[in-house]
Amino acid sequence: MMKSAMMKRNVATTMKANANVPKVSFVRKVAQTAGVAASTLALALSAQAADVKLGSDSGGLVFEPATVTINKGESVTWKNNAGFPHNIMFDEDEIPAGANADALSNEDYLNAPGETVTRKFDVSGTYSYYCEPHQGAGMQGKVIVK
Ligand code: CU1
Repeated sequence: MMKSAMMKRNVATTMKANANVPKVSFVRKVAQTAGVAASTLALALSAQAADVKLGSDSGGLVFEPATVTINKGESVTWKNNAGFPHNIMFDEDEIPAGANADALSNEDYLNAPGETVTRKFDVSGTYSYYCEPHQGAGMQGKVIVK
């Protein structure tokens, strides 16, 4: 409400005051205002972490979803769901340079239903990870950090 009122006033002021100024500056003003609104929205959305289940509801030995995409600085929360024990293992050569595989990994087995692990991703790139007990069964996942 306040934002759109402000935007209107901005546009009105710009149009009135800058009758002689080329159109470009008006366009830029609008673009700037819209840019502020967009970045505010992105900030609000960054509070939402991606959620990944450890084991599908039907008991499958998978991460679900197997691939999540987040923005830099966001977190992923894994939740123990079925077929445990599970763990979450990142290898140094399967993550971007500068990211810390040891800090991201959760080597301890998750044994309790509903147990969660949350990790924040501060380096852009693609991270592959796996569950140690079920690696042979193909339990692996991917985190893509934009
Ligand atoms: Cu597992």
